[in-house]
Amino acid sequence: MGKLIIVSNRVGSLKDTGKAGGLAVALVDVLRERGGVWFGWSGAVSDEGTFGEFKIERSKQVELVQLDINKADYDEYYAGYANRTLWPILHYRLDIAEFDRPFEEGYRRVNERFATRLKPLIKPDDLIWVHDYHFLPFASTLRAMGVENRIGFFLHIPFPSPDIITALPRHGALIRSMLAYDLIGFQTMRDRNHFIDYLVQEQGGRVVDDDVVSVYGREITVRAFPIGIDATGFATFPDSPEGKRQQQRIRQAQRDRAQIVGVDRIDYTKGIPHRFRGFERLLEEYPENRGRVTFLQIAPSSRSEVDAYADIQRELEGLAGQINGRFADVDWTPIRFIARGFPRKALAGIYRASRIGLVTPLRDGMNLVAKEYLAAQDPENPGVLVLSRFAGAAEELRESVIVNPYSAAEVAAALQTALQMPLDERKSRHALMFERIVRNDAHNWATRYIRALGG
Ligand code: GDG
Repeated sequence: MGKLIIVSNRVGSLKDTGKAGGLAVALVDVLRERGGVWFGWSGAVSDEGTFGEFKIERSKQVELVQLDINKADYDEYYAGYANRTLWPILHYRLDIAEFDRPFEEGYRRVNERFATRLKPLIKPDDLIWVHDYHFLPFASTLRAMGVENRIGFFLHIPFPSPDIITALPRHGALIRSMLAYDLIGFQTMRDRNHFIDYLVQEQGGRVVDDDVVSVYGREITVRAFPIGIDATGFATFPDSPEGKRQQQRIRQAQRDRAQIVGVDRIDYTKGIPHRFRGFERLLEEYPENRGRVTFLQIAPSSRSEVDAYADIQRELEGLAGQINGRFADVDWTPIRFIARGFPRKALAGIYRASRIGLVTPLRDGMNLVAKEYLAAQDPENPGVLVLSRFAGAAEELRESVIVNPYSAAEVAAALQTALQMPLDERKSRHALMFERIVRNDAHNWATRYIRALGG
């Protein structure tokens, strides 16, 4: 059996610092099981990678191999094509995508350089698993260098319908380059179906078997693999010292008030301003909640070099100020907006102490916060998940209260339903969803994908 090679923009960590998400930990686990390499960008910007220097870290059959990228790569590949063009388009945001900037060349260049550096590490039986929108053409670059191994791809973010994808200049060449993969995985059936529709409508593809599409004389498997978290591990975090400390702090400050929690990287896809307006509507239309319910939004900043991201933080500060100004009382602040991150165990305690998890992205590949919120609940007295229909997680978490995140009235009504939900119903909904996220946890997800790739 050959080793497993994982390629992704950022690489996980070999030390369990408690900071890494469950996904990174699960991928290191599967690398340990069969031996492997995790290959990607170091996060640093310098000229060293351009001249072929690696950073290598090794432990127990696993190697992390990381390369720096240079300033032009950062601007064109990472902040440019990946995050200003592909990210918005794949999240249905044609209105803010940047179409005609000279980013594409940098994207192609970094894909090629990374493939060139990886090539000498590949042995004939190795399985190669490439992740996410940073590396759509990676396999085609490897194939051009003569690599014949099985190569799989998994897209962590949504894949929109052909109507939207076709707005991307040169979409034909880009998507055609993806056909060099043997297996292409998506988060949901919706995304998978959009991709197949695209192949059929735009590239002359033909569905030959359930999950197999024949296109340009190749047969590739296209399937949904909804991603999971380490649900049983996360479920123990609220009872860790850090988790308990946060629960205590919240209970002391809140007394018997119900807390609603939102946790997101600041990103325009997460629908955070819409969520603030939904909470405001709750206070307007169901005044019995004034003084009794608070909303805590945790939102560490991300990608602040892209204008669209810096703007949201200011918008949220303004909105929180307005809503608090309008409704607050001497002993009650309706919204607490915290623009920084917390350690994972602290987050788990915060989830446990919150009556409602409010997860309302406008579009999301999966959304792991929804699953973490469920995993952190006390099964004997669980809170309620209010979830956007546009999160990939809504395909699996059907017993949550599903909402249209664009409608403040609908979000307010869903919050009211969740606040009034009787214990029995909360327990039965939670039990069904918890069982499902344990069964399809991160480790299982990775194992199923690797098996489908031929491992
Ligand atoms: C992409 C896709 C897909 C957030 N705040 C803090 C913190 N977080 C952690 C959460 C969660 C992770 O970040 C966010 O994951 P999401 O899935 O919600 O969203 P993206 O970052 O956009 O991830 C998404 C995912 O890939 C996996 O395939 O589900 O759809 O967009 O784990 O807990 N972690 C800590 N402190 C924080 O303040 N420690």
